Amino acid sequence: MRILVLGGDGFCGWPTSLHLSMQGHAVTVVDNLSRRNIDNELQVQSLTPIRSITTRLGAWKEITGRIIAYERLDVATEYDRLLNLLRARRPHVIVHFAEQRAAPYSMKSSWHKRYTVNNNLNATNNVLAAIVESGLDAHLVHLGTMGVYGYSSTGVRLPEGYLTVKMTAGDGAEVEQEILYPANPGSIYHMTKTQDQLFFAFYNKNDEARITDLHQGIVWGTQTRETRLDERLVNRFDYDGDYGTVLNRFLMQAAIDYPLTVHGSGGQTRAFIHIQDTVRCIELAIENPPARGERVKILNQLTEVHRLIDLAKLVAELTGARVEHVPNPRKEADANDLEATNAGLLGLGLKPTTLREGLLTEVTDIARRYASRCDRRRIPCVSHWTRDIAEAERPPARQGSGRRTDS
Ligand code: NAD
Ligand code: USQ
Repeated sequence: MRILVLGGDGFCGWPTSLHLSMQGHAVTVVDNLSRRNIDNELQVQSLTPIRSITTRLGAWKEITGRIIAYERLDVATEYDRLLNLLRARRPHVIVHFAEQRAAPYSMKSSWHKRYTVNNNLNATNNVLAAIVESGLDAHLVHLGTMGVYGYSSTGVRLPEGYLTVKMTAGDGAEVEQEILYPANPGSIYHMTKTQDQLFFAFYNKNDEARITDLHQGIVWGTQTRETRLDERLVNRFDYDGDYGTVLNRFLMQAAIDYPLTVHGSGGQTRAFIHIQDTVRCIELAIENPPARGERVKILNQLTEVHRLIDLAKLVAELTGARVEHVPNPRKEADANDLEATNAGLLGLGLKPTTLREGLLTEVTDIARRYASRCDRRRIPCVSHWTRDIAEAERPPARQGSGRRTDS
C-alpha cells in the first residue's frame, strides 16, 4: 500500500514508518520538524542521540535497501502543498501523528495554548478537507488519546469511544442513542484531541470518510525491532519536564540516581502501552479498515493500567531508586480508578509486551547507556496548570519544597 505518515519523524511516527516500510509498504514521511525546534526552544535534547531525518532515511536505505520518501511540510498551515501531495502520491492510508502532543507544553503560557490549538485542530481539519477535495478514498488512522475520557472515577469500564444512552422524549417514550463518550479533557492538549473526535464524526457523516481513531494510553519504551537495527535509527527518548512521560522519566531517573518524581500521592491511575505494541496496533488498524459508510472506528490502544505510585515502587524495587512525592503542577484528581476495554485490538491479534518483561532492559540498554546526555536541570516539571498552583510552589526557599520522600 502507499502510506503517508504525518509526523513520521516523531517518537511514535519514526518507528511506525520503519515498521510499515519493512513490511513492504511505500511509505512517505511528512513532517515539519517542529518537534526538533521545540527541543531547541526548551534547550533540551532527546536522551538518545537521534540523527537528522536525512541521516535516518539514508541509513534505512543502506541497511535494508528500502526507500522511505520525505516531505518537509506543515500540515496545519500548508494546505495547498498537502492537497498536491495527496493528488501526487494517491495514498491508500494516511497515518496522522502530526500534532503537538505534550500536555505540560500546551499549558506553559497563553502562547503555547494557542499554538497547540492552532496546530492540532488545523492539522486534523486540513487532512480531512484534503482527503475529501482530492476525491481519494484514503483510510485515515489517527492517534488520539485515552485522556479524552478524563479521569473522574465513574466506576464505569470505559467503552471504545461510544456510549449508549437512554433519554425520555416529550411523549414519555424512551429513546436510545449511541453518542461519543462524554469528553473530559485535562489539558489544552487533551482538549484538542476531544475536538478532533468531532471533526472525524462530521467528515464521516458528511463525506463517508473512512477513519480509525486510536485512543492511545501513555507510551513507554524506546526501541522497536527496526530502530534497533543500527544506532543511526535510534528512536527519540524524552525525559524533560514537558515532553518526558511518566514511566520513561522514572526509568531515566532511576538510571541517573535521581529520586523518582511522583506528583502528589501517586494515586493517579493511567493506561500504558509499549512502543513496539504501538507500532503493531497501527499495522492492525491499517489491515482492518472501516468500510465506506461505516461510522468512525474507535479503538482503545492500551495494554496495562497502573497507579503511578505502584509504577514508581516497581521501578524502585528493580533498580534501588528512591521515590519522592513532589507537589503536583497539574490540576488533576489526586487519585482515580480507571478500567477500560481494549477488546478491539486484542481481538485483531495484539499480543501485549508486559511491563515486567521490558522495564529492566529499558533502564540498562537506554537510560544507563545514554545517561551522560541527561541535563538534570531539565527534569523538574515547571509547567503549572494554573497561576494559583504556580504561586503555591514559589518561592521554595520560604515555603519549603513540599517534598516528601518514601523510605
Ligand atoms: P512527537 O512530538 O514525538 O511526534 C509528533 C511529530 O509530528 C513530530 O515529529 C512533529 O515535528 C510533527 N508535527 C507536529 N505538528 C506538525 C505539523 N503541523 N505538520 C507536520 N508535522 C508536524 O509525538 P509522539 O509521541 O510521536 O505522538 C504522536 C501522536 O500520538 C500524537 O498525536 C500524540 O497525541 C499521540 N499519542 C502519543 C502518546 C505518547 O505517550 N507519546 C500517547 C498517546 C497518544
Ligand atoms: N507525572 C508524575 N511524575 C512525573 C511526570 C508525570 O507523577 O514526573 C504524572 C502526571 O501528573 C499525570 C501522569 O503522570 O498524572 C501522566 O503524565 P504523563 O506526562 O506521563 O502523560 P500525559 O500528560 O497524560 O500525556 C501523555 C502523552 C500524550 C498522551 C497521553 C495519553 O504525552 O500525548 O495523549 O499520555 S493519556 O495519559 O492516556 O491521556
